[in-house]
Amino acid sequence: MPVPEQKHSREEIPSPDTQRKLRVPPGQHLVRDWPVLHAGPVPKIDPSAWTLRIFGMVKKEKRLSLQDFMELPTVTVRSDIHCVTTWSLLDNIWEGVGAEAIREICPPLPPAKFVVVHAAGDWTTNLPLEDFFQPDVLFAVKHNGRPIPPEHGAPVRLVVPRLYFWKSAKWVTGIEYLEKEQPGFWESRGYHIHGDPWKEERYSD
Ligand SMILES: Nc1nc2c(c(=O)[nH]1)N[C@H]1C(S)=C(S)[C@@H](COP(=O)(O)O)O[C@H]1N2
Ligand SMILES: [Mo]
Repeated sequence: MPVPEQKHSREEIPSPDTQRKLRVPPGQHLVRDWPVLHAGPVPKIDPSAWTLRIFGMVKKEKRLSLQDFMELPTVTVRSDIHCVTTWSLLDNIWEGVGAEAIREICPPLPPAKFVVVHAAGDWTTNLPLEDFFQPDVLFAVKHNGRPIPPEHGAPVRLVVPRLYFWKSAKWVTGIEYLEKEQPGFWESRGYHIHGDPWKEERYSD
């Protein structure tokens, strides 16, 4: 089944980092090419079998097919990537579905304060809802006008521009709302629980 075409909003949301006078956070250096980094192999994902499960602290669990997902309202975001391994890649244009649009269709119940984003192969990452529900956070399907390639997270990857790039889960499969913070894959292997690049929240001590 071919991936259905999406209609993208033309208005570009600039992530706050892109409007700073000094764009490069402490301890980072600029790169021009986009590195590929992940644990394990690139998963084989059949777009017609892909689903996004929204679960945990919700009234009723929801499961979206790629078709359902592609029918949600879309956003275009400009962001800088800051990887904890010290490379930064400026001015990326992402198109996809905003976290705020996901909230509209299946909101977390009030006690929920955190989210765990699940990816193929049991990979996870965690973040507070206040970081997740920002206008520049999106589930992206395109990067710089082209479909996101498999090694960068196709069909759908998360982009959290204000945190280190390990929070930007590739090959997303689920969104789980929780009352208590639950460390994800890297967060339980020594990475910082939060990951703000401007505070150099790289590793937990
Ligand atoms: N599913 C999944 N997402 C992931 C990872 C991973 O191992 N699995 N690695 C993270 C890390 S550590 C980084 S730096 C970025 C790299 O994304 P890129 O390969 O598109 O540059 O993906 C993040 N998202
Ligand atoms: Mo990383």
